[in-house]
Amino acid sequence: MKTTLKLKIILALCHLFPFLLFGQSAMIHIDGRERTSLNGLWETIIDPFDAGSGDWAAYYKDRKPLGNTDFVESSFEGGPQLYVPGDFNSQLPELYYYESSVWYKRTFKIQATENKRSFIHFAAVNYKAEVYLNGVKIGEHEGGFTPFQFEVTDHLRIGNNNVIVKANNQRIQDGIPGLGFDWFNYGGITRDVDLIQTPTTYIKDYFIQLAQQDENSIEGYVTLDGPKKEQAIAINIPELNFTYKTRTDSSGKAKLKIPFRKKTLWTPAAPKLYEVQVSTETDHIQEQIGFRTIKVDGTNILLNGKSMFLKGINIHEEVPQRRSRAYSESDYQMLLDWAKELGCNYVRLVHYPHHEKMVKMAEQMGLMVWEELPIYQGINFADPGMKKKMNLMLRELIARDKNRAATIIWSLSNETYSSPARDSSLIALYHLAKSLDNTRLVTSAFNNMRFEGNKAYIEDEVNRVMDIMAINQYLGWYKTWPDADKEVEWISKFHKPLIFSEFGGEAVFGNNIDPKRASSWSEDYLVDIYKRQFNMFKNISFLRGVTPWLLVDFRSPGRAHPTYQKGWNRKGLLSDRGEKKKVWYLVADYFKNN
Ligand code: GCB
Repeated sequence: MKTTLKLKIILALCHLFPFLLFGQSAMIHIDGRERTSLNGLWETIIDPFDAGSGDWAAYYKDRKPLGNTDFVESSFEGGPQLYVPGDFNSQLPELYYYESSVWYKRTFKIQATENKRSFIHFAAVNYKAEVYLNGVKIGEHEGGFTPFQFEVTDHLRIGNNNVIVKANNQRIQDGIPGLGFDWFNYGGITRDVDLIQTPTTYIKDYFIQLAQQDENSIEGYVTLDGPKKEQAIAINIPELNFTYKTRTDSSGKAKLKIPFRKKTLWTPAAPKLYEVQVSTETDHIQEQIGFRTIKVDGTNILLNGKSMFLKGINIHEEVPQRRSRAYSESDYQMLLDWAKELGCNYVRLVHYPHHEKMVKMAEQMGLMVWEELPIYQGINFADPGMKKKMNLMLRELIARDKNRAATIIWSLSNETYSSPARDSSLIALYHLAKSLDNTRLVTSAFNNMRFEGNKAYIEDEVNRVMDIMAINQYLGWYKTWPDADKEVEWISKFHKPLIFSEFGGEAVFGNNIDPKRASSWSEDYLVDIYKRQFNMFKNISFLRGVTPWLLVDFRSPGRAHPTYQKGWNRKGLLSDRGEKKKVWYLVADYFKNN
């Protein structure tokens, strides 16, 4: 059967059975594409009882009363308008703690689109999305922090079209994350929406990074999507006068193994990026890409062959001053500027994939990045559907950011506890990550060390598989110091580098009430915790990085102390208004001197 015919049959089937479009993976680097932004004000219907999907309400049909006896009990017109991208919680007072569905509608115009394919691309919707175009369901997606797209070539009309999205942020037991997590559950179309047009056969994906075992070659692939799978392709890096030519095979794929000698490597001190152009007979795309190697050797982490110490800070994707999700370049700039000012060479973007723009900006600024999946604490690994969801999220994240030199670590999970299902899931995920991308390190953050007197033992067997051991420890806060005079000694079963991915405690900016008591949330109490932590670090020979918890106070509804917390986790080095607590200066000093 001819490929074009096959494509037509698939599209026709998708029309009849829209579920076939579930899980359609997104093209990469949409900044390099011809696109029309669908950001802006969308009309909405707030649907607390989740009624709009039913046949009677059918909000997706956007029905209007026809005759004198007809009526419709809903309407987008006249309803609240919400800004996209942006969470809905921060936009209307009645949505402050809202966890349910909001329906969004937006119309847009289309000119003739011959010889083009069209896609609606969502950078993220938290947590579940159903998407309808002109009254027809074109697909759905689960997972609040990764991109997805639907091909709409055959659904678009010349002239006006309307896209309706149901965004639901209800926490669910079998979700990722699950029911409980320590951050605010911002819902809605939280990231950009674009209508993207491509040639009939387009460059859907490419992986262009240095081979980790041989920094003098690029390894990777280019993947085409569309009927003309076999094509001549070229990769050019004009600044280096570099050209490489090859062909894609009958599946649309070209594997790359290219000698690549003269170049400047990406480092935090000099974050060199090159314009890399990928051209085929039918398409062209270009992107700024950097080149580096990252490896583990015994207890060392080597960037471009040199051992380094990771000086980082944990960051949530939130703008505390506005009490909302971060969604714009200026939001990301503010957060990353703070990290730079603190003296960081890396950032841990917790506890879910942040916007790819933030990762790109970190890369330009010379910050290495730890990216993380929302496999957080109470995940039910034994749930039969979990494996599929975890795999999909990992695939979506790696697909999106695998060309980022700055991203050196994929973190699979945070604070999970050993069980046969947990262990086998994380080990399988590790191998999946490595099979998709062998150009970065993989880890999982654990907090299950065993204390015996003033000794802390790292024993979680999953560490045997991970490249780096990552430990969250709250000595001085959740766990009192075992001994007043002796520092805790860390003992590991595994000969691997250790990162303290979290440590810290709470304090309210400007509060110096009773520095001897944790329960007073005083700044000096927190300073003492950090002083002891830094003292303890000196004696850990395999410590290769530290990441205080965290940059800035963040919203967490479970933090209910009426005087000091008021729904905020107060472990920031900065207050929710961006004021520097005393501990900020201590950390800045530590980073300067280590
Ligand atoms: C942790 C979690 C983090 C919490 C933090 C805390 O161990 O990884 O998500 O916010 O502790 O403040 O308790």
